[in-house]
Amino acid sequence: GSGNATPPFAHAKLGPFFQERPRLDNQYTQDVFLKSFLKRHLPKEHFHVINEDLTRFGQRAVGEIYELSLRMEAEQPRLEQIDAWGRRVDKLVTSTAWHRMKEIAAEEGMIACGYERAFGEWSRLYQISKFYLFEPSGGLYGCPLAMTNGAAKTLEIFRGKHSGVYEKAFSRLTSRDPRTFWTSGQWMTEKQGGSDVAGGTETLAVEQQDGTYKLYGYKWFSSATDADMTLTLARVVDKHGRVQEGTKGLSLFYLEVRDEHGTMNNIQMLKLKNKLGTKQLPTAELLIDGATAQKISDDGRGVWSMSSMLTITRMHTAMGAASAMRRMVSLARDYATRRKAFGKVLHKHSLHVHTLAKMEVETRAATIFVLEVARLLGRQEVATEGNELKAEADVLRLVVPLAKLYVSKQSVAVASEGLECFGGQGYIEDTDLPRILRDTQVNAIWEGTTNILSLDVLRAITKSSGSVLDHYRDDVLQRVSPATSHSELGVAANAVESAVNKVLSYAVKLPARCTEISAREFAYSLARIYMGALLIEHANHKDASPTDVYTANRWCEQDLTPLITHGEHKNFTSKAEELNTALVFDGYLH
Ligand code: UCC
Ligand code: FAD
Repeated sequence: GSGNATPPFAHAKLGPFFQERPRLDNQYTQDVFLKSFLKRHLPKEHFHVINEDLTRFGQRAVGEIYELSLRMEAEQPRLEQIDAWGRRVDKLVTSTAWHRMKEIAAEEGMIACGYERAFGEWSRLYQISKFYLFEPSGGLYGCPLAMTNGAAKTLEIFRGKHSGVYEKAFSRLTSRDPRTFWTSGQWMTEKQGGSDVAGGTETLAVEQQDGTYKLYGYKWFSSATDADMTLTLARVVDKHGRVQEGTKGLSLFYLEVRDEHGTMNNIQMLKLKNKLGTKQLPTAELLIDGATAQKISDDGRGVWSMSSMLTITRMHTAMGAASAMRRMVSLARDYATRRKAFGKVLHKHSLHVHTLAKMEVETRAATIFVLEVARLLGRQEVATEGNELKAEADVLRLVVPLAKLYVSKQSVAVASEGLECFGGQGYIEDTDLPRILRDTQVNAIWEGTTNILSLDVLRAITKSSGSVLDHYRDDVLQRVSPATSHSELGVAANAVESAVNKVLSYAVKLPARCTEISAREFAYSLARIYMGALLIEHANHKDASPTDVYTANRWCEQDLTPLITHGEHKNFTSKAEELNTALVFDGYLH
């Protein structure tokens, strides 16, 4: 029959309302803080050139580079161990976007600019500023680049000491030509210990007649397994077949991962790690089964030689963590202009803006810390004989682990708070927001955990025969003293002065047996004080803005010396050690 049949299938009605996504504009031009730091420090002629490059690059980072990183997240690396015909091939398959990232890194001179030193002592500051823009869009390609930067630094130090290696590899690591550019790995971690490298390294090195070595071992974490070369640690087997245990048995080796035909250098990729985040990044377990390598350190100086690499990669880790905070805040502030609740856009809710302001203060403190580390490093690298900047070298040795350990923790907290700024959307994977939290969580772990770096802070102090803390105090006071009589910064400057005296008198009075238990809070205090000093100095500059002053004050109103008081604090005593153990293992049965 006929009639007005209602169609059985109708379009689902989605309703007229759609949520707006947060937008990202040029991350350099929108970052007044980064720009003001550069303007303050760089000579005019350098600022002009660098400003232009970063303005261009800030756009490329949120455009082409960010798009590539989304593809890298969607097309995650996988390992094909055996081919269709049964041959062991260990083929690492990565996205074409991952390969493109390598080309872009070369074209942009991401590594090269740190070594060409076209901007003299400001070259590192330029490099790290550029990485700061790259990192949150770079889908973890910043990891191989960090290690490449560290390897270049190490080879530069060993220039002339070991024939061939520097000449061959350094020019590739610092190349601007995608066809010749190499990346490097950093293989330190083994199954028995990533913190305790000296206790955990089983890899053996057997000398060959031609002076090269064959390496045998199992590397438990190797990120960016597609690297062209790597620096790694192993124990040299002597002519009696013996090895030396501990740090004194470890030497540093250079090896190329593949030959010119792409065949692996007797290295097997056993598996790719299944990780919480950094999913774009191939991290593998490797079996080294007779790989040809060259020893580049003196015997037994492996850890010490690797520390120049650690300095660079730790600076990168801190920078990556700070840049993740910046990205989260950029997105959250944009979203606050789009999303409405209770009849007004979020940025009209004072409590929401208060929350964002706290995140901005944390981000600025982290950023200025990282930029200053890079500035100090750049100065060391051009220091000449007779003009060695020794006090600054001591300060740099101290602030690298401080920045790495403190900023990584800040970043996890800010990224987490940032997700909440988007409400439920912050928890939804295909907004690409949760990835920021997952990816930044690793910064607290790799390149040394928070505790290991807190102990490294103690190492920096004890190895320096006492001068490091004096130089640190002088540095802090020099930055804040001019502000103590400033009408708006005086309170903050005095707070930093008294905090630095408090923490140093604490360090002197603490019995040696208790330094370990307090190492983390001690490091946190040194970090917070230093960040306060940098923010005050920045806010006291003639071109400073009212927000610079406000940032410094907000930072310095917090407890700058958490848990540290004059003399022996009750939480850092032998009694506290016993109570901690009792508390942690309360009710625990083996
Ligand atoms: O995680 C890794 C890569 C991940 C991907 C990287 C991407 C990063 C960028 C991302 C951007 C988003 S690679 C694995 C990283 N592993 C670590 O960081 C290891 C953590 N553990 C430590 O740092 C430990 O403290 C050790 C391994 C250094 C401890 O070893 P030892 O052998 O017990 O330490 P010693 O005996 O105290 O140190 C041996 C020598 C000493 O010098 P001498 O012999 O002259 O007295 C130390 O002063 O090395 C010196 N030394 C240092 N020097 C040790 N650490 C340092 C240092 N940090 N700076 C200068
Ligand atoms: P452990 O040393 O077992 O530490 C466990 C816990 O014990 C930590 O909380 C630590 O702080 C604590 N602890 C240990 N010793 C002390 C102490 N003395 N005092 C107080 N607390 C202590 N490594 C590489 O070499 N190359 C790579 O490319 C690489 N890539 C990585 C990629 C990812 C995604 C991850 C997660 C790790 C990677 N690592 C890499 C390894 C990384 O550097 C180590 O995992 C890290 O250094 C910690 O070592 P571990 O895992 O052995 O932890």
